Amino acid sequence: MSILMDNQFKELPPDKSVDTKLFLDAVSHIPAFFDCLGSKVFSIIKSDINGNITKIKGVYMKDPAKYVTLEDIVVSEREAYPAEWPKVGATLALMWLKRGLRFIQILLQSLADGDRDENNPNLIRVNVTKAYEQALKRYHGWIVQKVFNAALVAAPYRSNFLKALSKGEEVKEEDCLANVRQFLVNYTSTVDAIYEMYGNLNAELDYTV
Ligand code: CIS
Repeated sequence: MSILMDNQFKELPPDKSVDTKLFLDAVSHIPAFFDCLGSKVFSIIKSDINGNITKIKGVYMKDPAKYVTLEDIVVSEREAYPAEWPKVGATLALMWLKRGLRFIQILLQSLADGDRDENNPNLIRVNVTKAYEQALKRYHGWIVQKVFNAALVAAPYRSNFLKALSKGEEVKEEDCLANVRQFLVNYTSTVDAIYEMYGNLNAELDYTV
């Protein structure tokens, strides 16, 4: 059994629109995973991601028929808040959430690709650092980068991380990585589609926190 296999993202339709409800159902399983990682430092990240999901869900629940896709929400907020947009509402929450999702994508892809520190093969710091540099670092000032350094030190061992993805069961590494690769297919297309939508709508911001 695998957490990832239980919570696979759905395949996107040809127009690459992301169904809001299906997306919210899929990402709602992510925050609980942080509790398996075994350090309090992850609660900061969990709460940030939880906040993003709650905000998007709050907008969606106001009118599910109007907000069928994530793009419906972003476009509607562009019309409703022309002065503040895109630094407002669910548009802002999704802007940050997608960065966290990209981080997870690159981390899992790096593990699946076999990136390793040959001197410390049971650490995932090279994989975590790669994900951080590509997905998040440019949006972080030095204080938040320090939080990252603390999270890096607290990162679980590779074997424990793969075990957590396998719901605590001892599973052969190759089987676990096969699940990771399978999970990444629809997950990656969904994250790519959200990035593409933000690019097309000129909704991306590059301020640092
Ligand atoms: C395993 C080791 C992991 C190490 C992780 C290191 C990550 C980097 C740590 C950075 C610390 C971030 C602390 C928070 C910083 C926030 O200030 C920043 C900006 O926040 C935004 C809010 O979100 O600020 C805005 C205002 O400017 C708004 O307030 C916004 O909120 S709003 O709009 O909603 O009100 N936030 C960030 O920088 C985002 C940080 C995201 C970090 C993601 C890290 C993910 C780590 C994942 C590790 C585990 C991998 C799990 C793998 C698989 C998961 C399986 C899950 C199972 C379910 C699968 C189904 C999908």
